Amino acid sequence: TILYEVKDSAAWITLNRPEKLNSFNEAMHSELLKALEDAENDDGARAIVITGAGRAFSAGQDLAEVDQSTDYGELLRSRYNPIIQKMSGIGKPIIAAVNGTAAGAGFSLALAADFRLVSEKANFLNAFIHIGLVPDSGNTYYLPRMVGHAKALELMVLGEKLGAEEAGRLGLATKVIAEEDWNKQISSFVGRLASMPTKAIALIKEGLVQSWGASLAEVLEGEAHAQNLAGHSSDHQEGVTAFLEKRKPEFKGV
Ligand code: LHQ
Repeated sequence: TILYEVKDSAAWITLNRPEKLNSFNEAMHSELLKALEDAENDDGARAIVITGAGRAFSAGQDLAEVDQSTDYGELLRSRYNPIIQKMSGIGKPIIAAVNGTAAGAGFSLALAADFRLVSEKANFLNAFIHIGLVPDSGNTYYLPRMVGHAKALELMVLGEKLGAEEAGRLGLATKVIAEEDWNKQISSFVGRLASMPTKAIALIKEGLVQSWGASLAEVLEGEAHAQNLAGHSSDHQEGVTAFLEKRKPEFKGV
């Protein structure tokens, strides 16, 4: 249900149940978590891409796999939440290459990535309300932080499709990509991130999450701590040396 490949210094994870619009069943939950762990632990992967096979990114939970006897809370705690937590904790940039519809928990998965490269044919749909459910898998955390409370509530309650262009205007999409440019633009963006100072990116991810709910004094202390760590990285040395030598830095991610 998941394809996994490391190439060009990045881990490429493909949700692979195209006939079911890459909706999540139990195997896909556990294989996705495993793929994320593999990518986290592989020094050869300095960026992680998540995309979907076929015409969708992901339609969220496979609704044929749940029924009235399913404990939805437990399903979330045991299967979705560990994926969302893992994505936040991985010290490498995660790029959702949103090739098509991202609905329900598929939308949440895209939100939990650090960047969203969005095909012009793609759209986002908080589908939960249409089946009498509430947004889950971090949707309620990330969406208002990205688009503001009013827009988040509108998307959650009205459940209307959000097109790629509007996602771009709202800042949800890092880039909106034309179909003919898809592969080239994704590879080039991923390549760019994989050649950046990965340790600093890890510290930025961590610091941003911690800043929510922290005081100014706590944030200032967090920055000082993180800067000291970044300041002892080889990539920082290389960055300064390259600057003084007026050349492009070659970062190694250490
Ligand atoms: C599907 C699905 C699907 C199964 C398309 N499941 N088959 C957490 C905890 C506990 C419980 C519940 O959920 C959660 C988290 C969640 O994610 S809840 C939200 C679940 N997702 C949805 O409600 C979205 C349902 N899907 C749709 O609204 C549409 O399929 C979208 C808008 C995604 C795409 O529409 P179309 O492009 O018109 O495609 P389609 O509807 O014709 O779908 C194609 C096939 O995929 C079709 O099967 P078929 O055998 O007729 O070809 C669908 O039944 C199947 N499919 N989503 N989530």
